Amino acid sequence: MIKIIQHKIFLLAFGMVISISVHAQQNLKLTYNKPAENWNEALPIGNGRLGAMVFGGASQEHLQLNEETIWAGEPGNNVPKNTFDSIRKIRKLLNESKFEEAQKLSNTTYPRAAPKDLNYGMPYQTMGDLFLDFKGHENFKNYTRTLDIEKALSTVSYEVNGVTFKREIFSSFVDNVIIIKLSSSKKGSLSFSINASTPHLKKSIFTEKNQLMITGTSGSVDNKIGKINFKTVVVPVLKGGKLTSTQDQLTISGADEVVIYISIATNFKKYNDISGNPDSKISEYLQSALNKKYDVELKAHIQKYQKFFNRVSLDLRTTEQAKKTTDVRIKEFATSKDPDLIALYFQFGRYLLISSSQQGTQPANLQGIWNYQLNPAWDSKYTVNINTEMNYWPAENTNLSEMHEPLFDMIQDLSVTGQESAKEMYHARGWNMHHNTDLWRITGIVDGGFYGMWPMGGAWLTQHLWNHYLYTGDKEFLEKYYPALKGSALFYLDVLQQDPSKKFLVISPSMSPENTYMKSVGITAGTTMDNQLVFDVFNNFINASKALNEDKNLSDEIKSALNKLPPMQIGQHAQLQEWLKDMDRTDDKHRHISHLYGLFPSGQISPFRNPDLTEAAKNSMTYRGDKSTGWSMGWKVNWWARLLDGNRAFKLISDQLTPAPMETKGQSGGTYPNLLDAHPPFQIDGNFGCTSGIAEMLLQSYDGYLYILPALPDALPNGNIKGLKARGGFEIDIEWKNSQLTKLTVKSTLGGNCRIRIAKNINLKSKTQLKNSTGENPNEYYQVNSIKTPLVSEKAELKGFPVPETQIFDFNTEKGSIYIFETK
Ligand code: FUC
Repeated sequence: MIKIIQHKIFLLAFGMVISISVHAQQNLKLTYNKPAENWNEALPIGNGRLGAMVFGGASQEHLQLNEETIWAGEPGNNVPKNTFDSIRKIRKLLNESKFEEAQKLSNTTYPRAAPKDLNYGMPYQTMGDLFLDFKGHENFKNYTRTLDIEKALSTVSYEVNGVTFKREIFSSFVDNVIIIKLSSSKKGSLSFSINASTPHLKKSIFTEKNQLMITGTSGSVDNKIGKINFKTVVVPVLKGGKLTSTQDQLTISGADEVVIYISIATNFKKYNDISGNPDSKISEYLQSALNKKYDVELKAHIQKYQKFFNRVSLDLRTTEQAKKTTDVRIKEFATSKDPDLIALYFQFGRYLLISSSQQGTQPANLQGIWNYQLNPAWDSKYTVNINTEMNYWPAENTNLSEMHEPLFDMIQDLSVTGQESAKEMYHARGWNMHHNTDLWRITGIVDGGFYGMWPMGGAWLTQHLWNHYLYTGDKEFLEKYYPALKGSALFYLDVLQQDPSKKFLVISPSMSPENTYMKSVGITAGTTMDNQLVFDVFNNFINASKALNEDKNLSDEIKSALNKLPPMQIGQHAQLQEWLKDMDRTDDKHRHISHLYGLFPSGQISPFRNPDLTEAAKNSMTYRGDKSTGWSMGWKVNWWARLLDGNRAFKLISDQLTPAPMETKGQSGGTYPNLLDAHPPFQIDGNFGCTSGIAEMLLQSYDGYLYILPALPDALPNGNIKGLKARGGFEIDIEWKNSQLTKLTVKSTLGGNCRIRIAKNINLKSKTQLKNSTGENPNEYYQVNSIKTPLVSEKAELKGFPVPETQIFDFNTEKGSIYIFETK
């Protein structure tokens, strides 16, 4: 039973039903009036495991197909042996300020290309392609192609000689197969052939009992032999007409309707076990789908998808632009500021997460699950010095907590494989990893001693465990993953080194991801990001051990190390310092701004508690500039939201919604016609980062309170969002008009004190008692870990951060109750 408590001047009629299910106001479709000419125009469908890019050609339908476990290689880690002495020497060189020598030793110890007996991670690989060829459909009219992200369904429709042809394509959330339904307005008019291809070297394509089969084995790379065996079965089911087959092609003639089922499976079971049987998996998936009527299957698919998708709605108002095709809307965004395209982009991000990361699947990689190559950019693996984490930023706050689980499973695996790198490379307890991993959960150095010398991957990934706990309050979850949190804390406790100048405890060697402070030199000790990461790892452990009443002694030991970490520093240019020494350049435009990890996703910098640090962070952002790679701009939306500058966040969204260049390289990101993010090339993190940023503009929950509309841009004066999640298990609906909050609904799923911050000028009155906020928020999910007072350079000219005027109040919540606030 849900109790509704209303706080407002004009009470709603008692007993009025408050609908907490959301209803979409916008048209949640990507639409096009011509077939895709290239991959960046094709539309992604996926069920977490099986992905396809749908091209929608009239005379030729093309589905590029993926199965998430088709990766090159075989089980095994990539930890270099006998390099501990070099690590010690590098530390010594860094202590002696011999930076170039330290970098040189790192580069020779860990060469840029993988040594013969090692590997730098395996590429995620495409399965191949399916083609449906329709003779005589070259001249078509009235063409439309859509991706309905409210139903997770792609459609194609066109007319040839007065006959309308339709296709519906989806990757079933219910039965783990991809399904294409073909129909037409005239009986007996469906005639086409079905062919397939795959770029894999070891492959075979053949027909058997009126089914098309593709088998193959994944590639061999570095020291690993390709051992993923995959199989794809294509099964057409006809209403009317005839099905014939040749050696490698199926032909359908004169059918009224055809439903094609595509089942793909591999021998992959777990990162260290490839004893699975693709055949039995394939028939299991197929049987279940073939036993259902198509309509029943589609309905169940939509229902399962909507269970997640419908939890959040966003209405930013619709303009005439919404009538145009999606590619045109992107092209015209700079001038139209089409608010509904932002809402569509936000929901598309949620669609992509649901479609690429389901319970029991692999986490979303650099391209989610959509990749047409054998050797995609950066292997389409998991880069964890930003990209993988960014993929999961929208998981909790956009109410898709279950989609986060594949990442937790991967962290669990890494907390085992990472013990080898911790022990062998650093002689340390616990576990760690560097800046990349793959299907096989490698934890060693990747790409050599410049890019790879960053032992912090585990530190960042484990933040996701703690955050999930803060959002859900799930103690069982915390217990399950406590060993991973503890193992990470143990590793950093063991590797911390005393910095010779100020005697702080620092990580050495490491780097501020991918950036340099001298030509080609990035290796160093005590970067700001590392200090912030270790601060979070230690606090998470201390807080978790307290919540679970475990490891009191270790917790005390860690507290004492925590006190010796360096504080954040404001440098000579009034910037947040990236390195322990004040070496930042004001003309540095590097895409990574890692030291702002403390501002977002972490919450160590707050405008209200530390305005100086906030100002310094803002200065760092200003020096770096806006335009960059897709993911970098996605991060910047979140940062400007945390800097409470909605207009600048909106500017970054506009940069992200700039048509992407067709080149596949470079630092100039944007959005492809299919709404996917361009690094370039396509990289899915930018989609997720920007989705998270849009949520962050409307609601923030860190620093001890929920901040409602913290960064609303002038360009979005009216709208509403329903179903966002906040830490402490609160579920939030927000409505605003003329840039002001008009209604706030808080559903409490865990109970506890709710502390709200809103703009000062809003007149919120309440029937029940609101409390003044005094002291720290007693809600356990809103504890703030206090940071050290920052060190400020004498040369830094701080002007003062314009902290907005706000009001803040508390009220008690009961688990399951809803609280409504309205303004006059
Ligand atoms: C990091 C970034 C690159 C790219 C790669 C996958 O190394 O610096 O821009 O996103 O990951």
